[in-house]
Amino acid sequence: MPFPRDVSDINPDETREWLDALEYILENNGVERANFLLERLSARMTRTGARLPYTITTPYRNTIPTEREAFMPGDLFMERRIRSLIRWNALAMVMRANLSGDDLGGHIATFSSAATLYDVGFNYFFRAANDEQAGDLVYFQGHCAPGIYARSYLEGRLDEKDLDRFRREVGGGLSSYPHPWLMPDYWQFPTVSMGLGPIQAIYQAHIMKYLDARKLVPMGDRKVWAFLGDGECDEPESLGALGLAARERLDNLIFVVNCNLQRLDGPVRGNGKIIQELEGAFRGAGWNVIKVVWGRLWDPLFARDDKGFLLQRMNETVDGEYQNYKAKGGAYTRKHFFGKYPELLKMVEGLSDDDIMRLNRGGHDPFKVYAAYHAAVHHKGEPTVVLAKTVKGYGMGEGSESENVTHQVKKLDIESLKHFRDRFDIPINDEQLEQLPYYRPPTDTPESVYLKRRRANLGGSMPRRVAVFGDFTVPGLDVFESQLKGTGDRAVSTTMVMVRMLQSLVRDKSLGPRVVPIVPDEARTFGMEGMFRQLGIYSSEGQLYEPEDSGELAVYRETKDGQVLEEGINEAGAFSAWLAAATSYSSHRFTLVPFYIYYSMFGFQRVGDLAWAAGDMQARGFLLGGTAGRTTLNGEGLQHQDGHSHVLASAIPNCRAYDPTYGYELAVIVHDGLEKMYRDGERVFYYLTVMNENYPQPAMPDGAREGIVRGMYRLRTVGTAGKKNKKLVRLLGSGTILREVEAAADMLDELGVASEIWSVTSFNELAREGHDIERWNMLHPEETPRVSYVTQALSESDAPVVAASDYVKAYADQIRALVPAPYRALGTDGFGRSDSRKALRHFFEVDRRFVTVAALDALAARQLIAAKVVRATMDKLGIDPEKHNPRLV
Ligand SMILES: Cc1ncc(C[n+]2csc(CCOP(=O)(O)OP(=O)(O)O)c2C)c(N)n1
Ligand SMILES: [Mg+2]
Repeated sequence: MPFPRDVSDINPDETREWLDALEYILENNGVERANFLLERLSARMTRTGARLPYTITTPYRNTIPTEREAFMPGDLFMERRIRSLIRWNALAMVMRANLSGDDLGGHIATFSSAATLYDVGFNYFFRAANDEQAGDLVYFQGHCAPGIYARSYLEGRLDEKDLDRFRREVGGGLSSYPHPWLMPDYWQFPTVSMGLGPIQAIYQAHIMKYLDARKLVPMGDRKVWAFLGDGECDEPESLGALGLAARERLDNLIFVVNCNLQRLDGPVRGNGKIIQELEGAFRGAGWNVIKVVWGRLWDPLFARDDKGFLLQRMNETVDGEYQNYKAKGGAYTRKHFFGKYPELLKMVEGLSDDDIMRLNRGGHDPFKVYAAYHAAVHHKGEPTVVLAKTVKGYGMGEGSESENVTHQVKKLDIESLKHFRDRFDIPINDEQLEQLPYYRPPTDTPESVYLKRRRANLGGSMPRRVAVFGDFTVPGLDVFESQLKGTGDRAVSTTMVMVRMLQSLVRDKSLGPRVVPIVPDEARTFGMEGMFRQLGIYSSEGQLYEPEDSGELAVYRETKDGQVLEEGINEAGAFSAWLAAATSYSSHRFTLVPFYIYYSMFGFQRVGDLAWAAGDMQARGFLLGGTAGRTTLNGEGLQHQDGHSHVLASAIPNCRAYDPTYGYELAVIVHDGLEKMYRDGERVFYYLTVMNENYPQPAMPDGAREGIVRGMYRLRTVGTAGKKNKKLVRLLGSGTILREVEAAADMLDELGVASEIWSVTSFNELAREGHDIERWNMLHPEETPRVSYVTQALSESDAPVVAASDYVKAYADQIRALVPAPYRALGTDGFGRSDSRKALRHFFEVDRRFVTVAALDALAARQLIAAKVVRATMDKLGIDPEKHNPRLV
């Protein structure tokens, strides 16, 4: 039964009695007791089956009542002067970048609306990391970058030359947005791809608690702050992990949503109210919500609003209208906002239109913002979101403030500049104004002294990124001794080998505690459930129940100091946890070694943007694409069978991707990764595919180690070629398909064709090295050309080369130009489908039969065998020349 909308008062006396009773309780027994009674009443109501008159939102005003606001202790006027200078320099920086004729872009309006939100943080809350304190972690909204640079300029960290290199990054300049790759001493977190900041911040706070719970890095009262746009909240990543933050009681996490009511094209919720909508979403998820809607100039009006008309008008006005008020000015607001009720018109009759225009929004009032932050940092048991209402393009003047086009404005005309200067009292005269000079008060001025003192009190300048290395010893390769020896005849998968390797690493004294196994509800798929008992699953609550499988070997054991992160069916979340762990060497000055294992299909393809951010952030760790290979994961079909993750990985410049076949290859690669990342400090991370096909794992052949790391090595030779027998082919295989290649070599042997078998662990790495060498040769025309590893490796003969993998042809095809012989690349182009491995490998034309035919065909092209032999072999092998093309069916 819906709650009736008409709740007009049919018995005012009765209403008064109830309200009086409530007043009495509030006065004599307090809010707790009143809440208790309301809960009892509502419990009684639910028994009637009626829907309660409950809303998840509160009225459209500040959450913190004026009398409970913590008081901002600093010098308001001084801070306003400083903030104004920051505003000016941010504006000048963007305009200069665009007036130069290069149209470099940049944003003015975002920071204009957020300046106070940051300033209060910088002046009072954000603690920098230094040798004494670990500091807070701040995710800056990407489009606010100019404002953050402007502050660094006033602090003396940057100078005019730096600001003039905003967005001129070739050769070193200030990056368009926060990019640690481009400014490794400055930015910590890439945020500008909307949604990535918020989800990363949640998992950052999660990892911070994890480190504390495992007694690796004490958390103290450190905080993670995430600044985001209201439009940005439309991204599923922004709000998708709110539940985890609440469940894990991440009271070390504070979101600040800059609710300027606008996004790029127009209003975020013209027909509704974004603040209310977000309040509902965050409260519903279990967050502490602090709304900062109105500035203090409204307080006297609220004080006179005894009949509630003002609040009613605020509640009923939609954002599209609120935007109008700021765009169209005081007279318009008087007429259309206050004018709706005579009582309200009367309330503002003593105010001029300018006074009305000056009625400020909460996010522009430092006192209100301070009170909100103060409450947020002291809140216990829940994460907090501050929803701050602001004006997009604040101070940019007519034609820019709160206009739909505001986001894109990159230049102001001279009149608007004058307006801006006057509004913020910037000491630049009309003549100078056209030159758009930066302005920094001399170091001994009160502004400069004040600004620096504030930051000194909080530990120094921010943002700042550091990197720590060598805080643990990488074990020798013998840590993987048993993987190097192989399994004899016992058939096991590389996934199993990987799990064993992880167990060996966990047992290592120095490295062990730093290993972070991460799974998105997939541990059983990969045979890792034994780790639940061995290492425990991290949960801030521990385990409040007796697990159903208690006593069993692989009991589902949740514990407060668990080492395994089981992030649920949430690849974006699990990846974000990996990101936080993989950059912990910087954020926490304590290196973690995370291994995130997932269905390879749900990796780069699903959360590719986060993987790109991993490169930017210089994440160090391992991504393990499990159940990999389009034909190797055979039963799951089209949406599970990955035939392209390596190609996607190849696009990330610092991601080293390998598709090993044998356990010893995996061992060598992981070990090399440990050394490169954690001993040598290389800015790379690893992607390894591991498979679920069982086969015997041989021992490592002598001399293979270097080739495994570089990307290929000669595994063995079948048959003999020489003067008498010119029929030689080189067969390259990777992942499980190497085994088809090995079988093909035997088939070819029967046909009198000799073959060399090469195991290719990484076509990506081979291609990269080759491209680098080609480039060097081009740029050094007079020097002896260098020779790529692939060319060198295959230079012993000009016998044809056939490559096959479980990935699309483009994967193996990357090295074509480097192969000094005719080259055929087989691959699994087309949509996957469920069937037996044998059927799939034939369907995708990567099985032993196709490798054989490709080899024979290559020999036929050289006239080393007759075409009819190829045809006859096809008949014998049951290959239909009119077979469907797997790419098309
Ligand atoms: C994933 C992604 N999609 C689109 C964009 C392009 N974009 C940049 S800013 C912006 C609007 C941002 O609005 P809001 O989050 O409200 O920020 P504001 O500037 O209003 O503070 C858009 C769509 C982006 N940066 N990232
Ligand atoms: Mg916005």
